[in-house]
Amino acid sequence: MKTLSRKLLKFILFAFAFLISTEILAAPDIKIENAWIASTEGDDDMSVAYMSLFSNEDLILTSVTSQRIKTIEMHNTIQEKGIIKMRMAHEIKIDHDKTFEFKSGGHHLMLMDFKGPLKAGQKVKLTLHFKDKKNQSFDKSINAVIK
Ligand SMILES: [Cu+2]
Repeated sequence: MKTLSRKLLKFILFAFAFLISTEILAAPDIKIENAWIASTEGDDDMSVAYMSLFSNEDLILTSVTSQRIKTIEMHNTIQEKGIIKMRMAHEIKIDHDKTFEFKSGGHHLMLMDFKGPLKAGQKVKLTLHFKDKKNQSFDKSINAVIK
């Protein structure tokens, strides 16, 4: 009887520790939708990607990478003295419960240094790198459709 209860206690402690650890490691709930890339022709080695992001907690998007695309920069479009310019963003704040959009005329992803055309209908895997308030980093990969 005594050994049984000790085993039971061990099990309860283990289950409890497991619950705590999954709570701490739980990744935020991020939804990435409508991810797409503009198709290219011939030797073009520049394109743009758009998508919308939604997170249940505040996050910082630190970079986007892909095996297919050598360089991906996060850009913002700004107007300065009537001239439209693109600025590189080193990180982008994603506010919780608010849709953030990479869209034409606003924030966008600039795709550079890739080989061969990005053909309509194909998909490119993009990995988004985030960090949260506690400075913990994590990734989320998606397939962007070339249009
Ligand atoms: Cu740009």
